[in-house]
Amino acid sequence: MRSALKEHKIYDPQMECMNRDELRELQSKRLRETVKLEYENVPLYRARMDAKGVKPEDIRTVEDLRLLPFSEKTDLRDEFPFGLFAAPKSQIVRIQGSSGTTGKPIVAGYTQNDVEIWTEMVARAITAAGGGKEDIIQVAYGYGLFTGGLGAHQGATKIGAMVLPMSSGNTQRQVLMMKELGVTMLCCTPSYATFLGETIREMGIKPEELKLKSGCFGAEPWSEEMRAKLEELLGIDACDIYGLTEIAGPGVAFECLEKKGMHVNEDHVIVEIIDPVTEEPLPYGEAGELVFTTITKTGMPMLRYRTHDICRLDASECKCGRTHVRMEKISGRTDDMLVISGVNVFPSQIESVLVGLDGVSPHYMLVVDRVKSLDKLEVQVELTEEMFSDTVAEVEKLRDDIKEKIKSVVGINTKIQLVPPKSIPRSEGKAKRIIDKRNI
Ligand code: DLL
Repeated sequence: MRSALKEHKIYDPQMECMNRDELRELQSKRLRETVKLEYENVPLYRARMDAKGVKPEDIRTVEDLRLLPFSEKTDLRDEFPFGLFAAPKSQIVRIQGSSGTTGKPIVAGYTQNDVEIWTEMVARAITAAGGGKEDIIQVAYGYGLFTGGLGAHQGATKIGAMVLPMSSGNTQRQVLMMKELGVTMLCCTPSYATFLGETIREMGIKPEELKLKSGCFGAEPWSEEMRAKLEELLGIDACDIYGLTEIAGPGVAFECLEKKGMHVNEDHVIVEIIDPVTEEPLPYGEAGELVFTTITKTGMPMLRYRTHDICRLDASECKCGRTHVRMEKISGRTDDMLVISGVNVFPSQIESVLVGLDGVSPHYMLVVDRVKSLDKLEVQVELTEEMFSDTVAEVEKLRDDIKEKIKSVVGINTKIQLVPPKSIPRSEGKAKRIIDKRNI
């Protein structure tokens, strides 16, 4: 079930619907300024450009981008905390950060200009998902160093909506506030939105009793099947929103109500797709690693930042009228791709099988192990209450079904472990879906 939002609202039509030739011009101009800023203020970029024999004057247009060196998360770790800042500390007004999955934190510094740009990117995203000043927006992303909470908060405030800064957690209270205040939009991770949806049902509240109409969900990969599930659970339009701390936070790209990919805010960033192995840029339409160059940030601008996120770009026209290129849903990360006996497996492929099935909940866990030198993948699938109380024959049929479907999508044999309802831990932020017991 979905609300019938149809009208395409655009926050900044001049920028978001700009003719592409003009956009290219604007990008080139902004790129020149950014490269100069980096070269003059950040020793790491200057050293890398010098090593490649590239001077700021060599970068004239977007086409020259490929002459520039890449940057990576390890650079942020090595230069922690302030080494990549291009502005003096006195001009930095905000620090945000992320711990990532591998321990050492990274931080990003924002000037006043950067906070404003970021705020505007999220304002565009919320507007594209149908938001406006008449809305009551519940922000259930975590507040703090993580960019989700404050990012969504700032964008929602910018459009003049009434903001409910719930942060994550305290799920029953979230539901009560949602109902009592007549919340119309929800911003949180898709996994937490699912959990909220289940809690709403458990509390005996019907989606019709709520005023929710849409949501901006991101910070983790989610499949089309998960979208359908969420829309049905909450009776909303569920739009994807993408971003990362290093580039700004949420809002780097966002879906409009067409839901056919996320418009990249191309007046603020230049997006490329590269082959992760050869590092060569790939044409639109081919899957590869997303790379961003910021062109308006002044605190910590980034040149050719390798995200490790895998997706495709789509330059076809969008019915909403925006001209900015769209990125498809992230299909995985180069680093969360599981290699099981030589076969590449992305959690999103397995999710797309599971979420479309009756009798299972949208919560799952992948457990990888190595037994006698052989990789084994166990997929823990949570049954719904109804299926859990079904006959053994039914449950066994479901297990065989899942195994076969995963085999046909991914190409490998898996062990399917059906687990009781609510036994897989729910997440309030980004879901953790892989346990890799192999020490590799
Ligand atoms: O997750 C920023 C964000 C907050 C985006 C709220 C959207 C909503 P980080 O913690 O730095 O920043 O993590 C960035 O999360 O490289 C992707 O791997 C993943 N990610 C973010 N959004 C999406 C999405 C925030 N919509 C990393 N789909 C990125 C898939 C996403 N993955």
